[in-house]
Amino acid sequence: MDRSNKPSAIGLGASIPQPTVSIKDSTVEASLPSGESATIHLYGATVTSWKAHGQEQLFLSENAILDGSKPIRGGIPLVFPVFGPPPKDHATSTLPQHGFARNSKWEYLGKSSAESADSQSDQAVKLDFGLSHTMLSEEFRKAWPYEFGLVYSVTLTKNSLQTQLQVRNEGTQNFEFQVLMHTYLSVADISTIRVKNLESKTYIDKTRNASSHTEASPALAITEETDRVYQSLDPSVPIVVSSAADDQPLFSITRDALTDVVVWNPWIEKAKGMADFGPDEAYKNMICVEAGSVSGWQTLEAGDSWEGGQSIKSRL
Ligand code: TA6
Repeated sequence: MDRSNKPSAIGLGASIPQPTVSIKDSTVEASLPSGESATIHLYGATVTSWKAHGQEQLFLSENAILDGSKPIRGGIPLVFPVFGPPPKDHATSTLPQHGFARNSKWEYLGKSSAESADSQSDQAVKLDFGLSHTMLSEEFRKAWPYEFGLVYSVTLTKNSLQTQLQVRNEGTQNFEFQVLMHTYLSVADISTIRVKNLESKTYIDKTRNASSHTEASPALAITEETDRVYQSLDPSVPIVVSSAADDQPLFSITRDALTDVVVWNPWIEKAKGMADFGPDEAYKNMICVEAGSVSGWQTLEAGDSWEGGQSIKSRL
């Protein structure tokens, strides 16, 4: 065959823009050709930015400490192996509030193929981060002497941000854990949003001595300090943050194996009381909707593993 006239094969793969991943200091940033991006600090494997539709979707305090000296105030801090102040009579009792995952240095394990349904196209990138017992500080290892491995995956797609945690028990003793993804969502004005699909659900109200209540509202307005643990929700039913004016969904959060959802806003006084929360008025620009398994304890037997996660869609 005379190949002189045959057009040279065009490396199609080379012509289609690809997702990019860059590592700078202690952060990893992923970007999609369509403009979405995510930034993850190795400290706590904390997602500190998720940009979509041309704007930042997560709240990050202007006073957030990013040097590893304390958990990052904003983005998606990871809570493990205990949620809240640890119980006195428990293996986690001497850990700090919300455990050690969010205030330990993780390692970047690399980019892997994205598996979720809407990430089949190239318009998706999955970043993996690891933390194991050998990487913990002496203080944390003494406080919680179990052999474990965590792999935290952050998947950026054109339409969503997904965070998934795998917990492995690499030792010979069973251990109990709680887990929660402490997501700070950015909103223009807290008075203009509602939180939906909580109606008739049981919640523990931490602003009322952890008393138990049933949610009466189909669209929860945030008008004061709010700190509620909604329990035993169907993880496939999205929690929706919507605009009060036109009921347009701003965020939709579905979960996998995480049946509790915490709704938190510190409001005026608590916001002022947190040195790393700024500016004071910023309580108006955030709502925490936190997917977790925190009402009881997951028991992980020696050699077993557990997985759970969330998928957040924005401006649907
Ligand atoms: O998720 C809600 C909550 O447990 C609140 O009670 C409040 O303590 C918030 O977490 C922030 O906790 P932190 O330890 O990050 O200041």
